[in-house]
Amino acid sequence: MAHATFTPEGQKTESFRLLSGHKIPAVGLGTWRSGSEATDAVFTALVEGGYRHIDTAWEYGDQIEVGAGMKRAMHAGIERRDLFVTSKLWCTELSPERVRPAFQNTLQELQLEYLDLYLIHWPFRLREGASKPPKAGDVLDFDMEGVWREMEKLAKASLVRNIGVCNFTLTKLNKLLGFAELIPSVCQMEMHPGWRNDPMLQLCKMNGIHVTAYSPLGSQEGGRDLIHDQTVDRIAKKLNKTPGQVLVKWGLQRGTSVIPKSLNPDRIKENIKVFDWVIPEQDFQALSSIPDQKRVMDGEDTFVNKTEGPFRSVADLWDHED
Ligand code: NDP
Ligand code: 1BO
Repeated sequence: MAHATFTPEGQKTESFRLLSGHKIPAVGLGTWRSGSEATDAVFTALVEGGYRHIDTAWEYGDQIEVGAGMKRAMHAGIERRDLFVTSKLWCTELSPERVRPAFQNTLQELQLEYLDLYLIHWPFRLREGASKPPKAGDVLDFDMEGVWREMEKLAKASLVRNIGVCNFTLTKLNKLLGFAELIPSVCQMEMHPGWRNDPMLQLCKMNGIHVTAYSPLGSQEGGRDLIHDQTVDRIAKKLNKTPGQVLVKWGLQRGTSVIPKSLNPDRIKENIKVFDWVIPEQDFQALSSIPDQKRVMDGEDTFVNKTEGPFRSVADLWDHED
């Protein structure tokens, strides 16, 4: 259930309560492929848009710019304690001894003393310098338990307030739940009306794990153009909202936090104006019935080698669950 509050500027906002007791703001700014423009986008989001949640990752190569944007916002009066900052552990660092150094590097790049959430970015370990697609030997064994223990140590040392995972399957999440001392607070997954992934949402809900929906607008280059989807467009016109707002609101009404990315100041501000209206049930059901369910972020380019395994197909990556 989302909880409503107001920012100091008087803007209504919502958050979800995590297993840890911390709150995650319902809408965050995504920063993948934001590059040098991330600083301005983060500043605009925090100071003009009323965002308090920023999603980044070492792999995005923009943590220094994201950190600079947050620093500028803090100089403008935003308090660190009001921010929820997420970053992610990349696949080359998925061995126990590499977790803490990778995390410390992320803190340094972001100019922060702690993170609110640290996530395993993908559950596949890559050799440093791995090619895309991977060559033989580029995909290594992943010691999930050993890595999770190190994530737990970061949380127990209060260096990070919450730990979690991304891009897991039912199989992998059940495996992790079998040995975890700290249950993941958050599971970050691709979710939008073109890829609802109901089974994963259900499993997370059953275990009290909050889901953050990534690529909520269908993602960027090579993604799915949900902004121009007929159903989305019809409902947006009917509700006098934009397609982007309808897609964000759909995610919120499913109980997920949502992290749309934008570099455009108007769209950044538009995407968070989603708290004082609802999508009526009939329209929500229409959005939840869009056909041709398909992942955009299937991991093929990064993890599949069709001849040399261990993952020879997209189905292998997703444990043949789709
Ligand atoms: P999104 O689904 O957020 O879509 C972003 C695209 O939509 C951009 O091209 C953006 O262009 C455009 N856009 C933004 N707002 C609007 C709007 N109101 N109307 C029309 N177009 C709009 O894509 P992402 O894949 O970036 O996902 C969001 C975030 O999720 C990422 O940035 C990242 O932080 C996270 N993520 C996490 C993953 C993981 O593995 N854990 C994987 C993928 C994403 P413009 O900038 O010009 O506005
Ligand atoms: C490979 C990185 C995808 C965006 O999180």
